[in-house]
Amino acid sequence: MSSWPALGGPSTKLRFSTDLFVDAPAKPGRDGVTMDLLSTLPASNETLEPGAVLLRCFARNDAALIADIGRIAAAAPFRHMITPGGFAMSVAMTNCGQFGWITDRKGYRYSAVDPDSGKPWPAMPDAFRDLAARAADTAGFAGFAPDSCLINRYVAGARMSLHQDKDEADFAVPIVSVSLGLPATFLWGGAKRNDKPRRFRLETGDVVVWGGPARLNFHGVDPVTAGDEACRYNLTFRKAA
Ligand code: MD3
Ligand code: FE
Repeated sequence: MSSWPALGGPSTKLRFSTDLFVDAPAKPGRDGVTMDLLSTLPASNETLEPGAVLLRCFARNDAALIADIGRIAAAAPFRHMITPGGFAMSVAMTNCGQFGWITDRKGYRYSAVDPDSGKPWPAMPDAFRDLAARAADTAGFAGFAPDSCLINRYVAGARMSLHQDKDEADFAVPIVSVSLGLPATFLWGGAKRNDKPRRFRLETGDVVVWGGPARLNFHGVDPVTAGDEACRYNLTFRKAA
């Protein structure tokens, strides 16, 4: 989390259940003491620029969200998709909802079926949909109804280079992103690729709503550093169609 209350007492090492889904044996989740600490942290809202709102600690049920990711990945496994240029992405991806974002040699697009299985993507859990809608509402975008949730998995070293999200039908609809597990440094650029990006840290439970004029800004993620959890997940909620 972004800020810890200045409390004395026994140290409470965070251990997240992200470990469960990266080829690791089961480990215990957070203990009750840590849970209590987290639930006392204040949420905060920060407008990065008009339309882009950072909601720190907005997702308080990160362990439950990560358990949902495990169920989705059992039906539609994480995979390293291939860019149109022929490179495997360092970020592993899967999707849930009516449409999933994919890339291969033919290009970037949304697909109603998982190309690896030919089957529809797993349904979007109600908890995902509700979280995304509440976050958008809090940021001033009422009625957000995502039809797509891309799930990105970053192990240590994985990164995402500066890009725009331009594969959706209507850029007036915001995007909601939820960070889970390991922290990451987010790159927040401008309307042009050459605009110098600002960097800020995203931690587990942080939610960002990207709408308004900021919707087409360039953005990316610096290489993730190894830490107390196995990986970082990012849920990206979009209205694709
Ligand atoms: C800013 N993912 O999957 S989510 C992506 O942390 C992507 O995995 C990053 O960028 C991640 O496309 C960042 C945050 C995000 C998503 C869409 C945006 C930021 C955005 C669209 C416009 C501006
Ligand atoms: Fe993006």
